[in-house]
Amino acid sequence: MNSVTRIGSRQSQLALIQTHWVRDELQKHYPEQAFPIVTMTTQGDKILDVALAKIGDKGLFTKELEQALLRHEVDLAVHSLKDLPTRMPEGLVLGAITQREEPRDALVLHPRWQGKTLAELPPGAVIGTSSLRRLAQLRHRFPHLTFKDIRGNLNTRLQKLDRGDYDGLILAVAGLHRMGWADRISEVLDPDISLYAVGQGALGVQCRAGDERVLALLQVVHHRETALRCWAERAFLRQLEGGCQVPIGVHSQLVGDELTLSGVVLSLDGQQRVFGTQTAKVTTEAEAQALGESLAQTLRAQGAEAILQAIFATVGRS
Ligand code: DPM
Repeated sequence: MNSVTRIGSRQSQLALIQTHWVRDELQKHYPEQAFPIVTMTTQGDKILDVALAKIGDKGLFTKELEQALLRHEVDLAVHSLKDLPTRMPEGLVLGAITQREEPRDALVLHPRWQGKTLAELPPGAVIGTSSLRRLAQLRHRFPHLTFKDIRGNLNTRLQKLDRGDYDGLILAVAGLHRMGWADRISEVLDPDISLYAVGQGALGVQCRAGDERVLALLQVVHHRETALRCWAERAFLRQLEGGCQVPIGVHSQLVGDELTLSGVVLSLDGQQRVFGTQTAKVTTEAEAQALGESLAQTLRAQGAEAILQAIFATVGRS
């Protein structure tokens, strides 16, 4: 029996922290087996000078890992779930979704503003983000602020902030926690300001379809409640055909088996905003997906359809 399971990961510090967490859990449950980590660079790690939405390719941070899986060079791959496209390549499946960390976005400020909130920043303060979702929501809510693109891994971004290129950045709380930088958070953004990205704060572990050995191993890192929420969120996004080209945000909450999903679709300039919430009793993946699809249909009928058409007409559909 094969007792070596190779784990694919991106090379960034955040990606490695995430991958080590999954590896340590597997090692704890299966002490006799070996889980070597194989690192690789993705297109998204290489192209650092172009805005994310302009590259427009789905699976920017995941494709190389997926190819390694299909070539049997690795047996599983650890991703930030939010970076993983909602449609998987033929032959691959999402074998596990890990317990979600705090999914909301955070404001991180240059030390001279530390402790202030977005509402308290002076007009013209420069906020760095390359997420259309964050950009549209914050433009909608805080027209007094200026937004500027920023790329690079978390380390690079914080350096750019601290040397004065920006007054503040919007980053996921989860990533900041994992990097040990939670003390830099000045404000955690509530849903009335920013809904989070689909899957934000959870990890997605991908493996080959039908690889029963690996699928069985992965059960120890799977978290059912997180998975129900994320299946609903991913179905919502898939139904709206949103990749990183469209400003789409979500918020979900599971109480017992009542799942409440909220979603928002905005125009790129943040001027138009369609928001909705639905609740359903959910105990299976299929029921969670049905909720996500239903909310997407409702928002389409309420104006999201027109917003999406306008965006696809300007940027094209990737
Ligand atoms: C995706 C987006 C961003 C990442 C777009 C979005 C943020 C890009 C930016 C799809 N992937 O969120 O609307 O703000 O410039 C990424 C981060 C994490 C996973 C970093 C972050 C860590 C948090 C997590 C980049 N992917 O969002 O601050 O596990 O969810």
